[in-house]
Amino acid sequence: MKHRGLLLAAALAALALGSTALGASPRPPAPPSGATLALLSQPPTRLALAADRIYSVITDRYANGAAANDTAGITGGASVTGYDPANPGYFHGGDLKGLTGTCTGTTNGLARIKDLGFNAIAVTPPFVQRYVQGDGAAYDGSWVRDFTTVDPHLGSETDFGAFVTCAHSLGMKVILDAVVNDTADYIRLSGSSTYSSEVYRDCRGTTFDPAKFVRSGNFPCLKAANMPKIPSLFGADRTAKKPSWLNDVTNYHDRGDIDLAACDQDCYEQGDIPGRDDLFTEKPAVVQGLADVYATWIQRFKIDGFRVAGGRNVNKAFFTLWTPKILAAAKAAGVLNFQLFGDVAGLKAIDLSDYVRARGLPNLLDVPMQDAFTGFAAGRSGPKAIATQLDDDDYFERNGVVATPATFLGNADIGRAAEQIRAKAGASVSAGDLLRRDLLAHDLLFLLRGAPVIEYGDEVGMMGSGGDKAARQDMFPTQVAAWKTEERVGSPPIGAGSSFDESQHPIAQRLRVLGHLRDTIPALSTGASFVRYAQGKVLAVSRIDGNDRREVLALFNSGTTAATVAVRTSTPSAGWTAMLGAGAAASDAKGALSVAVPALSTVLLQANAQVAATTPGAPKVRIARDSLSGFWRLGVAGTAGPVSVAFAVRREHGKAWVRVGVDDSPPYRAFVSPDTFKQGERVWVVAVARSLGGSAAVSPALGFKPRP
Ligand SMILES: [Ca+2]
Ligand SMILES: [Ca+2]
Ligand SMILES: [Ca+2]
Repeated sequence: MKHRGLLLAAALAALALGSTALGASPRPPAPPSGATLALLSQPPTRLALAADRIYSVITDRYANGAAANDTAGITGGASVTGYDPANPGYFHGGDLKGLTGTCTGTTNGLARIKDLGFNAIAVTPPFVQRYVQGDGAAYDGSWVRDFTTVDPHLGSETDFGAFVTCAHSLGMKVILDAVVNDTADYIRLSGSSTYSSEVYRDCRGTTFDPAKFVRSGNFPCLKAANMPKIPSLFGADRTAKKPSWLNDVTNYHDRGDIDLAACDQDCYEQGDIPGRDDLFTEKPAVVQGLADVYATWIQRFKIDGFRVAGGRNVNKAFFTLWTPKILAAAKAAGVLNFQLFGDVAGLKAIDLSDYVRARGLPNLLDVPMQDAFTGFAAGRSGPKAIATQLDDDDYFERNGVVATPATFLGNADIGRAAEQIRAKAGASVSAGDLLRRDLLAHDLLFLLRGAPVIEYGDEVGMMGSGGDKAARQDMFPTQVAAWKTEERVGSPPIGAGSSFDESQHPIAQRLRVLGHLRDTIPALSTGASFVRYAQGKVLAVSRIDGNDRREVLALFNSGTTAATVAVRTSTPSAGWTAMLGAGAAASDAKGALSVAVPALSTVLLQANAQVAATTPGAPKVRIARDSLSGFWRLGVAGTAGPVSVAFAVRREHGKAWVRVGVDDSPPYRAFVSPDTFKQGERVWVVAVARSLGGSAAVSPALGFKPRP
């Protein structure tokens, strides 16, 4: 699908090149037709991530396959080796051998994860760490010292290779956490640790703005004495990092620590996260260095993707320069469909979409939907927040690719799914209701668009008492006293037991069912979304895949009483079979059907007939200013779905129609930045509706001035 998108983009670019100067015409041009229309009307594509179901694991906390590496091959106490299995902030002994397991039996290792319904695994950074800093250890991979090889606590390169080979043999993708913003903390800075906004000076003392040199072949020369704070390395620290360019102190921002109480964008980008050295990511040599080390991991091990943290902490241009190098390396290594998604904090789709539209990250973790899913499942908020997030996907469409973010309910940073739901449901929620709400949340995650990411241990009811260290429990028998007795959802505290013995946990059982549904119903991964009902405590969404054209209808009830709702579908006069939950249904000649959804539960129905592929009526274009983004919002009237709608513009002096957006989930929209156009320029817009069967109808051209 991705290749089709690329071919289409190339063909559209060729159309655009055909532009020639014409006089300004007040009369609308003829809408596109024939081969041009067929090309413009192509439906959107989705990234390969859309079909992934990702198990996210802290390697140190999953399984201990080799006691010999627990102390990283060195002797000494926890303050030297970082190993203290009774302390939540230290290494606990888990390793790559344990994570891989036997690769056959489903009681442990990767085969167990596959049996739970996952087809991808994401692991914490496996790179060599500075084992101990302050009163903590680098068990989660955050303090990288050597990007070129595997941390000895986790095993050897051979172990890493065996892990990837096993995953691939099971049909599972491997996604690595990539660290691009910083390294472990070795550099001492002069003066206080407080952030300095001192202007940058080159080696001759001339001031400069680094942002102006991100694409330059001659980045200003730097010297330590002229950095905002004077950086120093002492003794063995001078050569502690690998590759060796990381030991050059002018490859760091050297401004001191981010002050979270008072931090502007420059401070977020150029300050040190406490305990790290912040890389000078404006420097082309740093971008290249970071591209080279990660390219090597792709080449050597054929890993399938990166999850990238700290999107907000690097300069605006960084990913626009780094990502293409990574994708090129993946292509050269023969890794098809390499996936890359960023973890950017923030709740507003508009702000987040800038990372996809302008900042070079192909995809993101869906933070706003996490809030909407857990709020709805907890009974705290209604279904409209979810519907709004689905609508907001339109802000993320780019080059014919519609949004399929990585979705989640909780994680080891913000807190686990069950903890997030309980926090929103309130302390009075009963154990039984909490389990039902947790299952409902997982249903949302798997039946709605996006690639579900589940934190290891959620499947056995781990809840935790908050984020970070309170959410990083051991799967193996734990030596952390508080974790033995803490509450779980759907099962009693684990005590001295092993979470691997909880294979029949109700959440694990549900994940198997949901994974199977994703495997067998393509629309759940790659289908468009149609919000059919979003009122009170009930959400109903149809999913329709353009290829198999079979509608499924997912209904979620977060209320404590049963609800019967009437919805209108795109499949009239059909029988519907329950794929999850109970109850058959039949739609009338207009596609309407009535469904009973029990309290705190989900019903998934599949139509027994295909969606008709009738020729769409000609749409009408609607153009309005989007008050939230400042973009122009292109929309349509008079179009009944399911269709996809593409929007194309013809510029005042252009001869060709150029596609600017495509959407297959109503409302059918595209957002266009006025910055694309000249002051006072008149632009013509058409909308092209395409049925699932491929027939297209075009609107009359509508003129407007994007920058009047
Ligand atoms: Ca070990
Ligand atoms: Ca930074
Ligand atoms: Ca839409």
